[in-house]
Amino acid sequence: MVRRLLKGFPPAETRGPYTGIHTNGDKGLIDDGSDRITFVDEKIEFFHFHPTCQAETITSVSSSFTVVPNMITEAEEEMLMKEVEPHLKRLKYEFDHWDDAIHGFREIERSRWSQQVSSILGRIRTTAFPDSCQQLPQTHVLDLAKSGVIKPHVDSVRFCGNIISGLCLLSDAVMRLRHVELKDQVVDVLVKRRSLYIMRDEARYNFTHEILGEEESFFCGEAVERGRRVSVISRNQPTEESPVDSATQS
Ligand SMILES: O=C(O)CCC(=O)C(=O)O
Repeated sequence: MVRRLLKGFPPAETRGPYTGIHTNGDKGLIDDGSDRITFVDEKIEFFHFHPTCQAETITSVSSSFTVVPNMITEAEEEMLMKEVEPHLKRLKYEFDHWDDAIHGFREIERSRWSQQVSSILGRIRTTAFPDSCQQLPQTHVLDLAKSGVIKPHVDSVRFCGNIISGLCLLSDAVMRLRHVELKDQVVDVLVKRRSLYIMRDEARYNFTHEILGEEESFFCGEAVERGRRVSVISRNQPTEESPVDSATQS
């Protein structure tokens, strides 16, 4: 699944306009009167813009990448793990292919959940996706061993639309974003245990993302202890406006 999702990257001119969830730059929750509650994060706390970053990078990443700390409680994390663990445990971590985008992982996809977990996932989906958006029915659960890494990649535009959300379980981690053309434009994002990240539009298409290995896990110079990490990832369907994956077009 993950390997299918990681291939391909569209040229800039084929990418659609920005259509993500907008934030107003303040901290806190925005209640717009609908069922959706938009969390506006304290960006400064989760983003480390490397000194070479241009103002454009700061604006672009700040407006298209959101971190919601403590999206779930410890009890909810336990509930989620209890539900996925038996399925993950049947699989072995894959370590052998060093050139693959991901090393030291096992993964499942699920669309059927207990009522309690469905309600947690529903909350996540309401936070991450606009009502109008067609979500992929399957939730992707990616279990990264303590020594596992996810190398820089852009998720395939063929299988996934403009929004990717990830709920982080069991361990803090550092996600690194790097502009696909301007390689010195690097932003580290602290994705803490039980937080939700939402990556959309510019962050999703114009930057590679990776999860740093345990030896490289530093945020603003401070070591971030990386253990086994499980992410629960939701995505939306590509639409007609989605960029075309020229690399996989026949
Ligand atoms: O584990 C994560 O949060 C990131 C997963 C990822 O990079 C992917 O599925 O493309």
